[in-house]
Amino acid sequence: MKRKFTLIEVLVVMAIIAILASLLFPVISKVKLNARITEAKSQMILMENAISNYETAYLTMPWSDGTTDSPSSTLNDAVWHDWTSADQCRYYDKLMELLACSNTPNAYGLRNTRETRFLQPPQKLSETGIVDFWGNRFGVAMDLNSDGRISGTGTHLDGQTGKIFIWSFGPNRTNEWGEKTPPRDDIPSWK
Ligand SMILES: [Ca+2]
Ligand SMILES: [Ca+2]
Repeated sequence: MKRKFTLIEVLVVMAIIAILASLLFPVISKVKLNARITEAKSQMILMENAISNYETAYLTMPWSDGTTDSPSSTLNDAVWHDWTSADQCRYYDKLMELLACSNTPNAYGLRNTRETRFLQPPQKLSETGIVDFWGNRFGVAMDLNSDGRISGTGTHLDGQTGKIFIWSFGPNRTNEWGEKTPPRDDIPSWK
C-alpha cells in the first residue's frame, strides 16, 4: 500500500523550497546585475572606439554645439550628462547619429561626409537613441581643448587623464558621480 505524505511533511518540503529560493534569489539577481554591467561596459567601449575612430578619420573630435564646424584650443571640454537640458540631449543624440553614419545633422556642426558607420546603432535609433539597459543616455565627456584631461567639472572626472569618458548612470538611473555620499552605482568606462 502506497504511503501518503502527511500535511506536515508537505509543509516541511515547501518550507525548505522557500528557504532555498530565498537564498538563491540574491545570487541570481547579482549575476543578472553583473551581466548588465558587463553589457554597459561593452557598449561604452564601442562608443569610445567610435569617437576615437571618427577623430582619426576626420582629424577632429565629433563634437558640435550647433554654432561652429570645428572645435579649437580655446573651447571648453564637452561634458554632457544633464538630461534635463534640451541642449545637452540634442548634442548627445546628434553625436550618436553622426557616429552611426548619418551625414544629415549638419545644421548642428560637424558631418560624417563619408557616411562611415563608426557605431552600430540600435534598430530604432530615432525612437530610443543610444541608451543603456536602464533606458538612460550615457554620460559623455570629450577633451576638446587637448590638454589630456576633463577639468573644472566638479565631478568624478576631475583629475582623470584621457580624451574620452563615458559612463552609465547605473540601475538607479541617477547620475551620482561627483556626489560624496553613497549609493554610487554609476558604471564608468575607465575603471
Ligand atoms: Ca581638456
Ligand atoms: Ca547611479
